[in-house]
Amino acid sequence: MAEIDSFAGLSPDELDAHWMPFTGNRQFKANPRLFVHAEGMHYTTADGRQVLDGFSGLWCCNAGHGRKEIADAVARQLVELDYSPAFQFGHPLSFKLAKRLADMAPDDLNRIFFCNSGSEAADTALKIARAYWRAKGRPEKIRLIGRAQGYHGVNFGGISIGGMPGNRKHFGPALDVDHLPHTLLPENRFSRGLPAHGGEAMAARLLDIIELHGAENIAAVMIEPFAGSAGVILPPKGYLQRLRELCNQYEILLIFDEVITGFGRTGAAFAAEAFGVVPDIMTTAKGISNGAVPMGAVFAREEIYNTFMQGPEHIPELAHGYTYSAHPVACAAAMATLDIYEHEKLFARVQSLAPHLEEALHSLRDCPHVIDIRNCGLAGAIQLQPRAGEASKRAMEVVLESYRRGLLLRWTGDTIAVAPPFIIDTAQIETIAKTLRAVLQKVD
Ligand code: PXG
Ligand code: PLP
Repeated sequence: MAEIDSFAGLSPDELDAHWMPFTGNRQFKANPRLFVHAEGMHYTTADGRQVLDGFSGLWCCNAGHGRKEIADAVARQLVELDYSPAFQFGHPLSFKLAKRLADMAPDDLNRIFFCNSGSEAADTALKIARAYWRAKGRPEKIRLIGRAQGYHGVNFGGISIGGMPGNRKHFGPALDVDHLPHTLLPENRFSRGLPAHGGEAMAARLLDIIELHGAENIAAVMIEPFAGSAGVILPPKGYLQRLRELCNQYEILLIFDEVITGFGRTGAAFAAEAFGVVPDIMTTAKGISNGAVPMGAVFAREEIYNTFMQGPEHIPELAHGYTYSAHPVACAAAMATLDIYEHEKLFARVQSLAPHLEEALHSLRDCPHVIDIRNCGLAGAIQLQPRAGEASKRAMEVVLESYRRGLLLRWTGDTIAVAPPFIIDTAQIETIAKTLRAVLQKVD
């Protein structure tokens, strides 16, 4: 049998060349965590271990790994039409995919702009919002409102509207954005599903911002229906409804970033549907193509699209787009992904598994250091008391020890996040809880 090589044959030189994203490069390269294979619910590490995927890669492999249907569709597409110019020319698959997405989306979120990631989707949505008001003859409506603890990717628009200071502070002046407060309230600790308290009051904080700037200067409010990256911060009941009412009343566009919540995570196709509140623009990525090929998509209401359709017909109505917008291979991967979601009824499966994940996570309430547990659909978070003077280290150690024991999770600050692929079974949900219990009892 071949000797196990935990460096997967990589030389120190090769490890150095790749500047890894959002990673402690020196810590990683001293002790790399390398995956060499993935299938179903499991990764295989370079040292030959099976690791249960409790995080869908990074919230993206909703249908599990190694899906042959997607691989076949991608392979066929590469041979048939590898690339087609994104501007001024087209290919049939992008139109078919857009129609299919429009049919899945609530209300008239029927006009789809393609990009390649959640970050691009966020910046695209913000640009559409500003250009929309300008096209309507209201060019002063440019101010953008985000929310504390929000994550909208890493481009300049996204870090501006995002509410994670650590992602912005190194990079100099950002866009001038105001932020709503986040909705993580002490009275809602250990809520199961959507918390009961504070919804209306937290949404009404938008009125303070409106008073400051005047609604006539505000283009859009952008939030995640639930904040994923910050550790599954859920909207209290009534919160999104009240925000929607205020945005209607003051003529402010409401943008939902559904990069994480989209494509089934809540048990519906989109959180907009699960929570019963429809935005004017919706951004998606990740699960749209099961993580197999990068893709993002921005959904806009018909009225927004129609507002742009003026002026000379040969002039692009929106001066925006990416070389790889609606890339044929990404479209093929997305079509095959949507087929899997549909044929395997995976969103309904999320609904039926969600109570099991809820039980499993909340069973950890008595474990050391646990100060809050949150869950929604197939997403959950366990928040730990930070170690004095060492923010986020305890959660990091829990995740690294879980990985050693064959379970992939994610830490963000002192919160451990769980978001398994929808093909997980109840026994594997139990495994997540058992592993976490053992690890929480071990880590000091
Ligand atoms: N919006 C939201 C709501 C996201 O969660 C992005 C935009 C950016 O997408 P891209 O594809 O540009 O990364 C995201 C990404 C985590 C984690 O640990 C979350 C994300 C990415 C990586 C890790 O929760 N979210
Ligand atoms: N930089 C240069 C020099 C380019 O020519 C282009 C696109 O043509 C870009 C950046 C943008 O690349 P993309 O369209 O892949 O976002």
